[in-house]
Amino acid sequence: MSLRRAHKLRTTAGVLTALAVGVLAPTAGAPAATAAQVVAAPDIPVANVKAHLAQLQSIATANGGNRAHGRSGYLASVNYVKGQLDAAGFTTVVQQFTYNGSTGYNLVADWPGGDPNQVLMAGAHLDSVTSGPGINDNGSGSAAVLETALAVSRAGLQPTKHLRFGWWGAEELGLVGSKYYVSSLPATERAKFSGYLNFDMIGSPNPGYFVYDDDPALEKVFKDYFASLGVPTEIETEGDGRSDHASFKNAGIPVGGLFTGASRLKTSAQAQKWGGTAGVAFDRCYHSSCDTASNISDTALDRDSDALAYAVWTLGTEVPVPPGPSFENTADVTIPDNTTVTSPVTVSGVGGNAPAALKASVDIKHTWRGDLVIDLVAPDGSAYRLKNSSSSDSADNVLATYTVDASSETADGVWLLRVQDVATYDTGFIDSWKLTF
Ligand code: DTR
Ligand code: ZN
Ligand code: ZN
Ligand code: CA
Repeated sequence: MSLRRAHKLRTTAGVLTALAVGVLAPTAGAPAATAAQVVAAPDIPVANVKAHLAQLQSIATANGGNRAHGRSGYLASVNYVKGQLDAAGFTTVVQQFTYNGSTGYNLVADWPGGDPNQVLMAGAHLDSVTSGPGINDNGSGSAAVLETALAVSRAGLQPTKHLRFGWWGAEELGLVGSKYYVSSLPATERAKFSGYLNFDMIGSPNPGYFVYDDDPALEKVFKDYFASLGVPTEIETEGDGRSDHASFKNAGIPVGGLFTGASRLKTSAQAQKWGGTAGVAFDRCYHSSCDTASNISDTALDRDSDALAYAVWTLGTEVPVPPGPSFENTADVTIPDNTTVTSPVTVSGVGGNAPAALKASVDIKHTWRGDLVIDLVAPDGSAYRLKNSSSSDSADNVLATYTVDASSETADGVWLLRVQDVATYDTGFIDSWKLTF
């Protein structure tokens, strides 16, 4: 499915009909029919985001200096965010779970309306470590997601997708809250997600501008926004599996997000393009008591909050292009150790070339997916790398949808999924795979 903005204004008998997002009241003298106008994403006032951070700081100060899982400061943080959302017209749910003998809480807020079969979610973990108030990690992401949700309410946005916002518990203990949320979703509900956007540390005092590269379409939305600011970005490489987006990605949901850096040191090249100090950590107070309300770059927080809103408005209001024809092979193909196997799909009746956003959905059962290298092979033998091996990725199974620019390939013919097991021990099988044009 290609992401494109389909704000088409058509005139029929002098009436403007909008497919676009919000609709403004006709201006004086305009035709009586609704005057449609694309409503761009609003600027998120960084002062509002910082006001939420001040609240979270006060909460930590009043509750032993932190907002960690199982501590009073965390539940107080949940209640603060929930109160803001309830007052703004959201439908909120507090989901409880138990970890390390303590009760944890996820907060999920739904904005009424939009296609229930196309859920776009933005989230952030709300817990801190025990050593400090966790204002950058991750008050920053929590406050930006909150203020974006409040901006949706202020705008009375009527998105095409169903907007959902989440604040996760116990991320610092191993993505516990988000894993619990995703695993509690029935498969039918998981299938409705068009994407999950994660924001964990987006106000680092010596900031970098990193964009998650897990899903090309979601990555592009953020890169487009920063390009409009003239701010260069880099691919986020520190975090694979290290924040809540991993819980969604492991369930086959497209993910994206932003990050301004943690304990790694800013290089001279990065300082050249972003400013700040080379040889110093992006956040010197990472997981420390000094991660307080003064441990924030207002510029980074402002830019990432505005990018968050831009992504929610852009992705949330686009008119999804219905998927083209799909072709599937459900035959199981065993993947023995240190062996290469292929599974064919014969495409016919499509004609012309394949699209620039050809979707390859893969379902492989395997006991150590880091063993696997996966390629899509076009009818002419051209190979497109979908997944590389990784000695550290010991998780089970590959359930993912990859987007491939196959526009130089003829669509009709025999396509192959080629799977190489490149490490000893652990085997599996291709359960099924599908091409969607
Ligand atoms: N694990 C996060 C901090 C973190 C480290 N690398 C990344 C990359 C992307 C997002 C977050 C992070 C935490 O301590 O909460
Ligand atoms: Zn974090
Ligand atoms: Zn952390
Ligand atoms: Ca193996």
